[in-house]
Order: sequence, then structure tokens, then C-alpha cells
Amino acid sequence: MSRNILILNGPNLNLLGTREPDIYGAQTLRDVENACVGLARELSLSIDFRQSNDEGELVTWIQQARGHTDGIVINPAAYTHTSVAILDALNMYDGTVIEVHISNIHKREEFRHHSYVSGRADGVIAGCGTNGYLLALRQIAHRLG
Ligand code: DHK
Repeated sequence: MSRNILILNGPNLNLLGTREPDIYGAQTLRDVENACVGLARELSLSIDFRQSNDEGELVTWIQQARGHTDGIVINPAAYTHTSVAILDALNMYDGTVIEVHISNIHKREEFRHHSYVSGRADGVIAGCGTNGYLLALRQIAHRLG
């Protein structure tokens, strides 16, 4: 088994660290990537960590992951609450999907309570800060055995 994992980040997560740090914390996306790289090494996973502000680009990356990755960790950010296109792309993907939210979306505004992506996700992690990405990698490694 390849143990290749794609980690996808949606809009505005490129500004992590400076963006509403009271909600999203002080770590930058590069910090998160570095932490994921370190843990992936421990878990014998190979990761590809990406961010886009563009819904179509995220859809394309999910389509391209079919057949040669074992799992996707995705923080769709605002597209969580709006994107049928991302859900449709994930529905055509047959590996493990773990949805991550840095904040607890259920404790926030009503419009953040619904996630299209949860209709496909095998697991959902919310409110654990950026540690959620590491929990997601551990869960995928656990499922892969
Ligand atoms: C990130 C965002 O950008 C928001 O639009 C979501 C999510 C929550 C997060 O907690 O990581 O509502």
C-alpha cells in the first residue's frame, strides 16, 4: 500500500497565524505543514500538503487524488458550508476522508453548523485547534493498519 495522504486546506487558511488568532490560533499554515510532515514520518505516511482559495482547484486536486492516495485530510474552510462541488468530488473518491476544522463550528454562528463535506467524511474533527490535523493523520494511519 502506498500510504500517500493528501492534506487540503481551503480559503483564507493561507493567512493562519495572523487571521483571527483568538479563533484559529497563532500557528501559521507552514507550522501546521511542518508538524504534519514530522508526524507523517513517524507514522510512515507520505503527505502532500496544499492550500487553495479556489473551489475549482480543490475539486481538481480531489479528482486527481483518485487511485493513488489512501486518504484525504480536508479543511474546506468556508467551502464546508457551501460546496456541493467539493462533496461531489469526495463522493467519487474511495479512500479515507477526514474532515478537520480548527474551531468548533458547532459553537459558532448558525451558518457554520452545517457541513456538506460531513455527508462523505469518514471522520470529523472540530475544535481541537491545529492539532486536529495531527489527529486526522493518526486516524488515517490507524485505519490503514
Ligand atoms: C475555517 C474557516 O475558514 C471557516 O470558514 C469555517 C474553519 C471554520 C475552521 O475552523 O478551520 O467555518
